Amino acid sequence: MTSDPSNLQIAAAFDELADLYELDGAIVHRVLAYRGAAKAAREATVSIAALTRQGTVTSLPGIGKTLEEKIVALLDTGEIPAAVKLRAKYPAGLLEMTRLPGLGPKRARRLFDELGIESLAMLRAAAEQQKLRDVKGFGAKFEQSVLSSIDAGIGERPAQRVLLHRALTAGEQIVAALRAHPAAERVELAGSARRQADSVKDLDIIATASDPGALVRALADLELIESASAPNENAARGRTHTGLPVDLRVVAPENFGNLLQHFTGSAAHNVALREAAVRRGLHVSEYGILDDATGETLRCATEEEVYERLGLTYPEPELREDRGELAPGFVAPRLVTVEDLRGDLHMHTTASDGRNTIEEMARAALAHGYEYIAITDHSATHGFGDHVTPDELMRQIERVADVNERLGGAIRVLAGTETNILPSGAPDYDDELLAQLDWVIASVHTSFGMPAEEMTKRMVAAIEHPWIDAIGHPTGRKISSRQPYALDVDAVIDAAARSGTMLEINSAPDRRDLNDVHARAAVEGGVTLLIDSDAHGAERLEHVRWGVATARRAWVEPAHVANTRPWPQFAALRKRARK
Ligand code: DGT
Ligand code: CA
Ligand code: CA
Ligand code: ZN
Repeated sequence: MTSDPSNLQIAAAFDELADLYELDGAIVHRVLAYRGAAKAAREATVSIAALTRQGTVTSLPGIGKTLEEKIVALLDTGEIPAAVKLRAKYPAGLLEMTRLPGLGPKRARRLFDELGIESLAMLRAAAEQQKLRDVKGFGAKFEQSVLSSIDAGIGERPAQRVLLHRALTAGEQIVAALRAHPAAERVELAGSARRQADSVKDLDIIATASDPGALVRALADLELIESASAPNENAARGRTHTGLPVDLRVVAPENFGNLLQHFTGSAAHNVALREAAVRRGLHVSEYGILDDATGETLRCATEEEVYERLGLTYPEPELREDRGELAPGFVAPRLVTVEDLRGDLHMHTTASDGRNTIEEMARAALAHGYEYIAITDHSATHGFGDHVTPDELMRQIERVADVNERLGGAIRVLAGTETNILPSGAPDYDDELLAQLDWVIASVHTSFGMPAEEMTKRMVAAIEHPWIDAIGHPTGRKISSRQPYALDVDAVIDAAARSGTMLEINSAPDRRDLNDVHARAAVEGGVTLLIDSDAHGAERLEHVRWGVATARRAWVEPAHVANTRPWPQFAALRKRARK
């Protein structure tokens, strides 16, 4: 073999094997074992091939002895024998078919067995001739969706964007490692990662160095980097073991501000910046600011200088989306920080699907320096897994009281709930029970698919409920996997402002819901926001970082956020304090 397979190639091999076993009707545990191994390979930050050669690959979660043998075979021969055997049994086109939405291996196998379909081309022909509807479990609608999926080129998978928290975990370690290199002077992350965007296509790093070539070559040697190449003395392009591309540019110190500004973007911000500059007779590029009148190019060592020279107020990177940060009269907001938060009002314990007890969560929150927290386990109709019955919720109130006593007032723990909003808009506990709690957050966890008008009515009814203090993850989006509910967000904002109901920015890194645009509209509409971790384990309290990032992108200041307030002021914002 020429070189070792990358983690993504190993993951793809396991995914293929899982697909093949599923086509073959293998027991579900075997299929899941290979899917788990593919996931472990995709998420590993160090080289799986290197770990395998060291004999330590079984230390990774989901990789045992059997899987180790398969990886060794892959390294030694370029193939996993089981996959070779199964591939001979099933045509390659059948695997491509399994990637279409609505057609997993089981259903693809049925089309193969009953109609002999073994490729995307045959599938398309059968859909056009309306033959698929003859097979049990397939209908006219499926024929339609098959044709549109094939037309959209699904089957060849598009490049994936990575959630910010994953990109920054890698990005911050790479930056730290480069800074530690003797040739490094300044090293900064730019691009969407610096702007704290929802997701990231690639990492952009700008540096200055005493020996640029040495720093550029150092990228390839980092443990996090799978491979890198340096097209010249000043730039390198590599990728991490998780497949995230990394661009490193080493620039002259007197130009550092221009390049950092340029590569921080966003593209929309840069376009607007250039237009604003042209009106002043200046031309901005990554190399400097050209003055039409004198023909001189001004080079800026800092970003602040770039904005100052253009007569603009410096906008924090999170604001650089061309959403008013370059407008005349822009005043830089004092953006909220993680340190401004005094409490966290949404977290789960072992009473529902959390991993820690009330006391463990409280002690972890105390270590965070919080003054108050709310325990908000899932309610009776929560769709998946564990939940809290009304009786159990009464016991939960007592347990919270016990913990408050044991902690002697060091932190205030509120007895709360994350009640499910039923399709009618009512919470799924009685008002009498809700009245006995200190805090009620309400969220939609079921019946996502309602039409916008009904979903909006449902949400507004919840917002107007006399015991509901806040709405959790108000639009239900998951950044890389789920669209928001069909919802009139403006109507939700109006109702929340009118009734004094808080709207949450949920900080789970795949949610960040409300998003930046909606959170800003909420503040402008007079809504008080809440930034919560929604932690399902003590170590996840840290997730507020991602909610704060979204808040900053929404121009949010501490005064706009309920849980930046000291307890007496926060307490007074709850509906129960106004009765
Ligand atoms: P992404 O897609 O998550 O990587 O987002 P960015 O913003 O990091 O985009 P990227 O990596 O393609 O480019 C980094 C920055 O370089 C971008 O934010 C602004 C600047 N840039 C890239 N292409 C253009 C362009 O066509 N025009 C201008 N004015 N700036 C650009
Ligand atoms: Ca980028
Ligand atoms: Ca880039
Ligand atoms: Zn929750």
